Amino acid sequence: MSDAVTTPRTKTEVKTQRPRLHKVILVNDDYTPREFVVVLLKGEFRMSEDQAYRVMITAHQRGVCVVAVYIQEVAETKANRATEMARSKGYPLLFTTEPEE
Ligand code: NFA
Repeated sequence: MSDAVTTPRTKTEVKTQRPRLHKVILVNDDYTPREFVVVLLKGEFRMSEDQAYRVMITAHQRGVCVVAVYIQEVAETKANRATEMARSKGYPLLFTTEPEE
């Protein structure tokens, strides 16, 4: 048999599906102490003092700041845990999530 007959004319491209990432967003408010926000960011999102301070002050000045990106379930769990921790101390601090473009 000749090559012309046995060589496939179409190729199947295998594409890996990567999960969409979701952003965790820190929302500013007028009541939660700055230092508490920093402590929470360090504890829940494993940030250094420096990183946590920069994220806190960015949200304070601009209204919101992206904290990190994770797969959807992790982003939602972390945002809810951090928000709950603030609630348990009586603060209105809010973390939200949204899909990355
Ligand atoms: N704006 C708060 C304050 O001045 C600090 C804060 C920063 C709260 C970021 C929430 C998010 N005490």
